[in-house]
Amino acid sequence: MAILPILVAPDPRLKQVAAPVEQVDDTVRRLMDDMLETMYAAPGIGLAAPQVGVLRRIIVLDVASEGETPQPYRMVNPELVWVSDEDASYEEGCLSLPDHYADVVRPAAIRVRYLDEHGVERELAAEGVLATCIQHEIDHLDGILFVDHLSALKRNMILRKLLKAKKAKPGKGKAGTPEPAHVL
Ligand code: GNR
Ligand code: NI
Repeated sequence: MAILPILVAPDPRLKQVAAPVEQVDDTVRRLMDDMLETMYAAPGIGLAAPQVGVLRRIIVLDVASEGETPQPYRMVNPELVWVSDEDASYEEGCLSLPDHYADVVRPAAIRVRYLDEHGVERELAAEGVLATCIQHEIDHLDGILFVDHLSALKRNMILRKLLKAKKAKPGKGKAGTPEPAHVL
């Protein structure tokens, strides 16, 4: 197991559309284990492969509270097969937009179809924070960040601050960008 470096916006890799996984093999399973370890260490409730520089349709999540039994999900090629007409607003954060939070409106309930870590097709119905998190992670697979759901004013305010922070950090320019630990 390994903790992987998480990309922070602005980074062109966070805006790419990730490619579907063809085979759920040991490499994919190992990546999902490393992503879960990275997510728990952050700490976060979800993580998408593009956030660790891997442009594949893989997400992990666990919305169980501290002290509760962990409930990790590993999802390959996740797809929303139903969303509710009803919307819900939730204050979101993102490990790729550190220290920024904003209310995002999304469908309140969903059904997601995905392959589990054994390559078996599954469907899950979700509402509340789990529904929010699954939608947030699938957005990452399509190069979408939560700020893309906000007004241009709020989005640019956050992105400008992150760019400024990046420029101020020595050795974290283009040359210092961490390389992905996995190549699929
Ligand atoms: O840790 C995270 N918390 C969170 C809170 C509200 C809505 C979505 C999230 S996901 C985020 C981790 C992350 O960036 N996943 O991509
Ligand atoms: Ni995120």
